[in-house]
Amino acid sequence: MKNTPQDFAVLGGIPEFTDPLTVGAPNLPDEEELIRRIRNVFASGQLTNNGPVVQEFERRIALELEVRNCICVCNGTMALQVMAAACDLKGEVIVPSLTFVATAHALNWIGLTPVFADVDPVSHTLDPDSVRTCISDRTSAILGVHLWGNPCRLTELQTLADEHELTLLYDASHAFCCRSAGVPIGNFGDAEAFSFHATKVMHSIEGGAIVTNDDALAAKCRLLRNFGITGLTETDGHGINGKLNEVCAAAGLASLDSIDSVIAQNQQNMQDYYSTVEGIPGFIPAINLRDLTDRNAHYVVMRVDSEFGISRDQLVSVLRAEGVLVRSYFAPGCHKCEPYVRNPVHCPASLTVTDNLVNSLIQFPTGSQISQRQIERIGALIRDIRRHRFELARHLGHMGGGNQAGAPGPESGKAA
Ligand code: T4K
Repeated sequence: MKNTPQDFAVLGGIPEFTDPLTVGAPNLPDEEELIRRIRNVFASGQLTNNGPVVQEFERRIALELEVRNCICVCNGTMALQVMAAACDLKGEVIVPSLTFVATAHALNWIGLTPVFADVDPVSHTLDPDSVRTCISDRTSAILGVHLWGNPCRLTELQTLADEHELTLLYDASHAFCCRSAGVPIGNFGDAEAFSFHATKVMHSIEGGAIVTNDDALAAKCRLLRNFGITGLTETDGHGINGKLNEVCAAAGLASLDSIDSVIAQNQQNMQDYYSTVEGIPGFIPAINLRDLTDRNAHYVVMRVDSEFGISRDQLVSVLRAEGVLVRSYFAPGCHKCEPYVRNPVHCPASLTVTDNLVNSLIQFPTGSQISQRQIERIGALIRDIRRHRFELARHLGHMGGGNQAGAPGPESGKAA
């Protein structure tokens, strides 16, 4: 318990956690199983280029997501790029600004113009009304992001896409094993892209996939990910090296083996967090527990509003100093990041909700690294912070506003 402001590590006290808890700590698969799978890869002599392990990984993902086609690639960014290229997108693509910058960068890198629309304040996913205001004769697609595993407003976006004859794609990087009305994410729009980065709920260390029920689109993605090669020497148009290798696919299979228990643990953690912080003024869980069974609960997201008494950034500083390495994803929003901030073409709409959320959201450590007791200690810490909010705000103000980069403690150099 922190009895005085000086007991807080940010002001020189002893950190609550000497072994820091991180957002994004990988869920490690069973080590023996992983080693066995990797040994088999080496014994086979096939290390990459659409080998049997990648093919098995693709089959297992397609089965899990109840989708016709899965095409694995080397990361989630590549999945977005191959998916966009396979759809022959041109000009502008409407995306949320409240997302990891890779969503926008993936498009920008292949010559498309990301145009940022606002999100709805409950699901944090694209607001169809805002999307509508961004559509122009240069628009070729809408790319929604199922942020924190919350499904986008699927029916409304589909209607909008149909009305304007636009391609509809999704960045499903956060939504592996999430469902909407019983249907797994992966089955919506023309195609969806996943990231299997080490920090994701199911991971292949690095990796990603495009999933689609459109067989022709799937065939095109397969071609594009392998240089567009159609025969021994022939190519059919352009392509890139987007392949996933066999060792990463083996890690992915081992991770997939434990997905049910990882998600069950995440869901329990989410409930534990919600109980422990219940009733703290200005500290509000951002994901609706009603939908928990349809969510992977991989991101524990809270909203800090003015009633809490210190700012979100100050809270991040205090908690990180205590060894709770919370994040402020996805501040400041893509529209405020280089290179987009310089060019108004990316930002025709008002992004009021996004601007509010990027200043108030905070993500907490979860996954198999954390216990119920540790979550309770984090809850108690937040109550202590709230109790000492005036003194902390005063001290942090004197220290230069208490922005996150200024906080002592592990990883203190990282801004978010
Ligand atoms: N679309 C969306 C919506 C995404 O969220 C992402 C990726 C993408 C597209 C692109 O997919 P990829 O091309 O990455 O497959 C991390 C991840 O690198 C990134 O994959 C992820 N989103 C993003 C949300 O988070 P950073 O810059 O926050 O990573 P970093 O190095 O700060 O790591 C996060 C935390 O995890 C740290 O606290 C340390 C911990 N960690 C990380 C790694 C890699 C570990 O404990 N062990 C590890 O091996 O981006």
